[in-house]
Amino acid sequence: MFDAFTRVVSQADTRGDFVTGSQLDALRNMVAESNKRMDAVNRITSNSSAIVSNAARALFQEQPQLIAPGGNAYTNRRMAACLRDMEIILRYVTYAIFTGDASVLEDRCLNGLRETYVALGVPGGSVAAGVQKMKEAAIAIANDKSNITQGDCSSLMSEISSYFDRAASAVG
Ligand code: PEB
Repeated sequence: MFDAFTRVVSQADTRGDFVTGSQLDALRNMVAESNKRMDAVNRITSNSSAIVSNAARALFQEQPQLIAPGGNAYTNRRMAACLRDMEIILRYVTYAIFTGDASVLEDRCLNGLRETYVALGVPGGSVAAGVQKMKEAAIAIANDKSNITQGDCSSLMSEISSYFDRAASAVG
């Protein structure tokens, strides 16, 4: 499992080489910009239940067969499992944002998830649609310009999007 720093070191070690100047520059820049990262994680984390429940509500509105008798989210037990899954995925995405690396998300959440869903009969495409809805909500909250120091967060936002996209494509 890596973060942005250990990944660079591990790759250099594999090459038997020093960490390059441009890699150091990129890491230095990441540290210089880290308040943005922490604010984004904080905002997404503090709004996680709203992000999950709004995304789930929108998903079930678009795909009502999921909550109809015979649907995969039908019965309170399955509905609870579904909301819990979305919450787990969102939580691992925040870990990836925090560390600046997708490996914690990949190794501890997405690895084998598609197979688990196939075995359970959970429709992966629907989970992916739910993840995309969480992405939109999370970006809107993290990128909100009000009540925060102004700055350019475009590259951080595309990095955040990429973690959600990874999660969606791992199951969809
Ligand atoms: C993954 N999800 C479910 C199970 C597991 C996971 C292991 C089986 C055990 C259980 O029911 O609790 N667990 C979850 C996860 C990690 C983990 C992500 C990562 C570390 O450890 N059903 C739908 C929606 C979707 C959904 C599309 C978006 O119709 C999810 C929510 N997941 C869903 C449902 C179940 C489930 C289990 C309904 C229960 C399925 C069943 O028991 O029939």
